[in-house]
Amino acid sequence: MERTLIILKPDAVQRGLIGQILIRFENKGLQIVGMKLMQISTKLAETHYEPHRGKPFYSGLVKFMTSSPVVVLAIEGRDAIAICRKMMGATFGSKAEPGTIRGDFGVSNSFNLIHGSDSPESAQRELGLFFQAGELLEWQPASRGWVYDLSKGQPE
Ligand code: 3AN
Repeated sequence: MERTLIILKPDAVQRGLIGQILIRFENKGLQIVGMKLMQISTKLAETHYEPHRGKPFYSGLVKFMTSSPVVVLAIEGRDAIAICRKMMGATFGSKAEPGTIRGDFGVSNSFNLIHGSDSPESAQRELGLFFQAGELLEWQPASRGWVYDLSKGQPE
């Protein structure tokens, strides 16, 4: 099982899209193991986007991410990182395929609704930035045995 950090960005929250985006992850069979509404500080946004420091869009991105509340999620599932990235779609709303979150809900290149970790290393780093240890829960969804084939001991 893998965990990934998802952020519903200020545009998603301001546009009232929290529920419509969340339901896609739930419908897919992914499990929410952490969730909160929060205002990101400049320091946290700068640390989170450290790999992009120096790029032309960096300061605008930090300003955007701190401009209004976001919802942060820790999502768990088999191959959760790659699955969430696929569900998000291409970085720019103008290019993202229909059927993806960015493809269905946005047209902007800067306001692209959602962040998702892009590798196991990023996921570990980013989950640690946004969640305290006690905020990530271990729990058994009642549906687990129907979301996954557990007959071989491992989720298939
Ligand atoms: P993704 O979120 O699809 O992984 P990255 O990692 O290439 O995209 O970029 C991180 C974030 O930086 C994007 N989510 C987007 O908000 C912003 N970004 C990337 N490239 C641009 C750009 N050319 N103009 C404005 N914002 C950008």
